[in-house]
Amino acid sequence: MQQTYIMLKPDAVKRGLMGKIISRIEDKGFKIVDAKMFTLTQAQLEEHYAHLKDKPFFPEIVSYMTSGPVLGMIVEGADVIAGMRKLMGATKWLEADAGTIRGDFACNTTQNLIHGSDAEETAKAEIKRFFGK
Ligand code: IDP
Ligand code: MG
Repeated sequence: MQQTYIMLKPDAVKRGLMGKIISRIEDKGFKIVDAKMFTLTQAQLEEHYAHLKDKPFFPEIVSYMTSGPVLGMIVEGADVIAGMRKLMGATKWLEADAGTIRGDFACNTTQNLIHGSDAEETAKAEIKRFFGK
């Protein structure tokens, strides 16, 4: 069974949206097999978002992502990587369809509530990075 790394970002925790978002994941039929709350370190963040390090908005991402705890989860299911990306919606909130998590709950491109791995190799690397397995 395929696994992906999902992270409810600090805005999801602060806004009290964890329950609603988790319900959508479970209602879809995906299984949460591990979960923990923690605050990202600068080093973890720089590794996790290495592909964005040179972007002008990187400092904004760093201060946002380290502003409070996140909920990291390993989510399992058939085609769960692509399936979760579909449930999440597009990165930019204006492009995220209604009915998706970002489409329904976000109106800011940086503070877009949720992270989900984008491919099998990144899922494996992120699960290892945050859960050590
Ligand atoms: P993803 O989260 O949909 O995989 P990525 O391109 O991997 O999108 O970007 C990681 C995160 O960086 C986004 O979820 C968002 O929080 C932030 N981000 C991406 N692009 C922009 C942008 O153009 N402006 C501000 N923040 C951005
Ligand atoms: Mg990404």
